[in-house]
Formats: sequence, structure tokens, C-alpha cells
Amino acid sequence: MKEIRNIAVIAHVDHGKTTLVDELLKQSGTFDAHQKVDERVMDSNDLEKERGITILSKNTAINYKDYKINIIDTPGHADFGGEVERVLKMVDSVLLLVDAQEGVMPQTKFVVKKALELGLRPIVIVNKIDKPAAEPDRVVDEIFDLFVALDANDEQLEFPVVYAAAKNGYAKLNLEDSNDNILPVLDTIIDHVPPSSGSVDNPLQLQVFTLDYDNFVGKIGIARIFNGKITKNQSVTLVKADGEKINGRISKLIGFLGLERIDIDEAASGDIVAIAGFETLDVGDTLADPNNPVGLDPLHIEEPTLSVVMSVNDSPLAGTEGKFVTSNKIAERLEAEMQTNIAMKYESSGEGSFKVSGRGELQITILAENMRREGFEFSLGRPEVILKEENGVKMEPFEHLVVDVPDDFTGVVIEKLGRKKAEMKSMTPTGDGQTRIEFEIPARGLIGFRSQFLTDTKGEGVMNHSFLEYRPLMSGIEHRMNGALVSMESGVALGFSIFNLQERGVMFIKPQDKVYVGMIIGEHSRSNDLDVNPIKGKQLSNVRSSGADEAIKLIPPRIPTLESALEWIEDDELVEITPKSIRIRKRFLDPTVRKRMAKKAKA
Ligand SMILES: Nc1nc2c(ncn2[C@@H]2O[C@H](COP(=O)(O)OP(=O)(O)OP(=O)(O)O)[C@@H](O)[C@H]2O)c(=O)[nH]1
Ligand SMILES: [Mg+2]
Repeated sequence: MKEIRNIAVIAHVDHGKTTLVDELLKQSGTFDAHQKVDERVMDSNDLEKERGITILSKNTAINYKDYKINIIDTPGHADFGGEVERVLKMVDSVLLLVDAQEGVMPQTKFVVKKALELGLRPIVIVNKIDKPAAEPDRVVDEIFDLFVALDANDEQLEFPVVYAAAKNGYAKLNLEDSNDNILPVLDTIIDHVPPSSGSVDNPLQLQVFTLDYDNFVGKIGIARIFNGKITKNQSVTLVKADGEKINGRISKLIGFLGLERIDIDEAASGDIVAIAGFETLDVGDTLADPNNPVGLDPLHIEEPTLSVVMSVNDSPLAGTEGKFVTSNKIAERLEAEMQTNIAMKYESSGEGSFKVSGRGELQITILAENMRREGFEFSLGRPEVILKEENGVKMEPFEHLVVDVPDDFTGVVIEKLGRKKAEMKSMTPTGDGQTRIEFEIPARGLIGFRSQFLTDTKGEGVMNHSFLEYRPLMSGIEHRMNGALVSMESGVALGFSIFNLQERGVMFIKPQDKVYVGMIIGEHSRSNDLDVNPIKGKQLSNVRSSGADEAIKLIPPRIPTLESALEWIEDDELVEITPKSIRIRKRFLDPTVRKRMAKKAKA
């Protein structure tokens, strides 16, 4: 029997977690020599592959020397921070990756804080040391300062450091060592990660930290065994978070090795396995010995901070591009999502509409993107942050924001963020003409800020943020500065009219696009909304003058994407989403109704 070690890989987004896990899998010999392996093989679902980010944490196991090392790869994007927090309770240490150039970033702070609070002793991996601008020593200092700032204890402060270039497949304990292979990471894990504290001789206790679904076996729970032994077909008691107990049987027991899931007959304390047999399984549930059914501490699950209203598509073009358009279908789909995605919630919010809540815009757009690919049509309203009340005070979520911008743009960025009620915390030139500025800002102020920021910094700025805490509600956060160009006709847009309209703002449509009354076809260069006619053709004259059809020059439109559209809209606007199109529209299409509602809203 191999000894087991459990570890999670944590970091800020893109610092190289999944790439490192790739290399560990390859170089430990876990794959067969002939097995062809994709890049970032753990990012297995379509959207993960396309976007190059990890969305769901996933586990794998590596055999190395006399050990079986269970490794959980976690997502680095702030919206999925809740995943990381849960996973940390399943492991006995973490590999903390930090980019050798970027250094400590907002999500680094978030994950380190959680790991230290749980008493874990991180192993620091300074990754991407191959980058020309890498400064590994500076980054180690930054990490040390971060640990001190977060009240790390003495043991935690003595973290081992491994320098790595995961992409190039090497790691080393000293910068002057040669670039051989990635094995120093595995050796450091064996040396530093403590064995599981439970015992095979205790009564069974395992806790579910992730859910999966399989059409044949039903709900699957991925769980860590904290005590005892589990065998296939064994009778166990499911202990829910509220104390309810349900007796049942393990119908399937699955073990992990590399990318394989293998049916196994038994597993013991310390290991990570998948089990099936319970339809009511939830994250945090304990499976225990029926003779001694004691539940483990429930897992803390982060509350959603952002919500959006999803409604049946009622635009004039509804049902022309999608397969599933009814509120029943949408409800069914949302229900299925919530079966495995515990960070999200939904509730009915009136006829044909649902309030969907999650941890951030990305989480919500990913659900929406998946749905449109499956053939759904629906509309989304403006994302709203979720307020809560503490001792009679209205509170709103705040975020820690870090921007890296070319020096020339610091002024405009600070000014714009000021209008969003951001408070500047520090400003440091990072050399090479760049400045890093840190802010604390109400999450509300960040909705729609990204596109503005990219425009202001000519696409050269980088921004990162993660959840900080709830604070008393702020007032006076500025909204969008520009009005909308709204179509007053239904039909097909013509190049000629777009040509005439383009001096009034930025167009969202191109010739031949379908439009309808109340659809937003562009952003007005001024602050008011403007009704315009995008389908008006050129006046035909009797006499054809030579060269009358002089070629018209159209400025390329800014075709909205799901993200950019959601960021852009105001309260009285909606994004219409179908498998083929993303359109922006006024909530009330009829101009008279719209004006009446606007007056009402002002009053
Ligand atoms: N130069 C360099 N690039 C690297 C290295 N490791 C990873 N990368 C690149 O960094 C990018 C992000 O890598 P990922 O492994 O997806 O990062 P991640 O931390 O898993 O990202 P999330 O899961 O989305 O948080 C990819 O383009 C990698 O090729 C490295 O050692 N050096
Ligand atoms: Mg990843």
C-alpha cells in the first residue's frame, strides 16, 4: 500500500497551476509512454479549453516513489474563489504558485489568507522564472511580507521555495542549479506535506467536496476519506449539514489515477475517491459508519455577491434562432445547473423570469454561454450586487482591485475610478514604464468598468480584483456616461443609414442585421438616448448620375459580446441572447411606454 499525500495547487489566475499539474503528471510517469496528452489536460470542459482558464477544481493522482499524491487543481479567477476555499479543507498542504514577474496579486492574497487560516503550511513555487523580466528574489520577499501581514505563524513563515518554469518542464531548489526536470516539486511535496491525520482503525467518515453527474450512475460525490475504510456495496449513513441522517449503500466506488477514473473495491483513510448511490448528496455532506454516524464540520460555502434577472425572450425576433425558449425549459436548465454548481442560486422572480445569483460576472456569463450553446434563448438584465443588512445598516460587497498601467495613463485611471468611489491604497512604479495601483472599490463600481478601462489605457492596462468584505453602502457611484442609439423601425439595417448614423456614436450593428423598434444599435456620443432609423434607404432619383453609387466607408462596428453587452447595459435595458446573436435592447420597446416609464423612474 502506498502512502498518501494530499495537496491543492492555488494561485492567482494564469500563474500556471494547470500547466504545472500537466508536467507533474507527465514526468512522474503516471501516463503511459504512448499516451498522447493535450496541453493543460486538466482543463477538460469546452469553455475551459477555449478561454484557457480553469473553472472547476479537479483532482488527479500521481504515483511517485512510494507515494500516491492526490493533487487538486483549483481555479485562479476570483469568481471561483469559493471553490478554492472548500477544496482547502480536503488537503494537508498547498502548492502556492506565484508568477516570478507579476508577483503577489489580489487572488494570491485571497488564497493565501484562506490557506493560512486553516493552518496549512504552503510550499511556495515561484513559477515562470524563464520570463525575461522575472525577479524571483523580489517575489519571494513579497510572499514573505504577505505571510507576515496575514499573521502567519513561525512554521508557516518557514516555507520551502521551489523555482520553476512549469511550461518548460523544470524546477529547482536554487536558482543557480541546472534546468533538469520538474521532480524537485514532487520531492518537496514528499518532504513537507504531512500525512493525513485520521486513522484506518476509526469508524468511517468521508466528506463530499465536489459534485458530478453521470447519466448512468446519477449523482456522484467526490470526497476525502478522513477516517476508516470504505468498500463497494458497503452500507453507510449519509449525514447532512442539518443533521438529517439517511441510510444507504455505496453503489459505486471510483478511484483516481492520472486522468483515469477506475472502479475500485476499497479505499482507506487519507485518500480521495468518488462515490455514487445517494440521490440527495450535497457538498459538505458526510458519509459515516452506520454504527457511529458522526458528521464532519460543514463546509463554509461563500454567499453569492452578484445577481442578474434571466427572462424569457420577448423580443420581436424571439424564437427565430433558438430551440428552447419557454420559461419551463429555462427553469429546468437552471435546476439542473444548481444540482452540481453550489456557488450559484436561482429563484423565480415573477412570470417567466428568474433571479440567478453567483460570485461574479464571469460565473454568470459562463452559465449563459453554456445555455446559448445548448440552444437556449433568453434575456438578461443588468447585473446587481447583492446587498445585505447588518445591525440595521445596508452593506455592499467591496473588492480589492489592482491595476497595472503604462505610466502615462495613471491620471485618467485614477480619475475614472474616483468617480466609482474607489479609494487608492498604493501606487508603485514597477519599472519598464509601468505603474501598479491598488484600490478598494465597491463591487458595484466595477460593473461595466473593464471596457472603459481598456479604452482609457488603449488596451494596455491589466486589471485584477477579488472580494474583500462587506462594508456600508456608498452613494453616488457614477453610471454609464453615454446614451443609447435606439432603433425606431423594424426591418433590416442598411449600409446607407448606418453610414449616416456613425458620426453620432459607435455602432453595434452591421448592414443586413435584423433590427426592431426599441433595439439598441449603438452607443450615442452624448449622454442622452436618441431614436434613430437604421433601415432608411437612399432616395432614388430618376436620373442616374455617373458615379452616384460612390462606395461608402463604414467604420467597423463594435459587435457586442455576451460580456461586453452585460457590462454596458443600464437598468432599463436588456441583453437578448440566442444561439446566433447577442442584441442589446430597451426593456420597454415601445417609445411611448419607454418615455412614460423613464419619467416614472425619475419621479
Ligand atoms: N513563460 C511561462 N509561461 C508559463 C509557465 N507556466 C505556464 N505558463 C503560461 O501561462 C498561461 C496560464 O497557464 P495555466 O496553467 O492555464 O494557468 P492557471 O494558473 O492554471 O490558470 P487558471 O486556472 O485560469 O487560474 C499559459 O499560457 C501557460 O502556457 C512558465 O513556466 N513560463
Ligand atoms: Mg488552471
